[in-house]
Amino acid sequence: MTIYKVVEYPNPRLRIPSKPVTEFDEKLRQLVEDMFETMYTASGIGLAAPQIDIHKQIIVVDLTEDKSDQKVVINPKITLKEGSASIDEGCLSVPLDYRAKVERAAHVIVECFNEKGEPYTIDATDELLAICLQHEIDHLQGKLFIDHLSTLKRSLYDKKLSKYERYKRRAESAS
Ligand code: K1U
Ligand code: ZN
Repeated sequence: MTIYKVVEYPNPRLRIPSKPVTEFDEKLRQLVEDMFETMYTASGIGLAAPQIDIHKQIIVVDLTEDKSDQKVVINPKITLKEGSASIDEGCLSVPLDYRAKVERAAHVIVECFNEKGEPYTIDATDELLAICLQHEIDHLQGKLFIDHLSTLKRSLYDKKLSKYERYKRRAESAS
């Protein structure tokens, strides 16, 4: 089993668009298993492959606390978006445990494949699931939740992060 390192903003590799999966083989199934373990280790409810520097259209999601509802979402297409909802989103790739509200659809229908290459549909009427799927599908397109923020909120976050990175570099060079 491999626990991957999560790539963090502002690493430009997070911006690379992901390619569709074409081979549904044992290697893919191992990767999916490792993605779940990486997500649980990081206390996330979702993880997209580009967050571990793999640029393929693979997402894992589990909103439960007991690891009982694992969703594997490969080559997803959103076929319906309706309503609106916003919660304080976080992201394993966005440092400083930063959270902010993003306006999303409250209900989505997603057509996708599982790790065996079987097509299936997720009818996400649960708002958290709908938001999580949109957040993860954004990752496949190289987009982060902070890209949805107002210019002011985004620049305040970027300044806070630059300040923290300067502080960290100084502390490292002093030790
Ligand atoms: O993509 C990721 O980085 C995972 C991200 C998914 C997500 C969380 C909240 C809203 C939208 C998408 C996380 O899991 S960050 C951890 C987190 O914020 C969280 C954890 C448990 C319950 C609720 C949120
Ligand atoms: Zn994220």
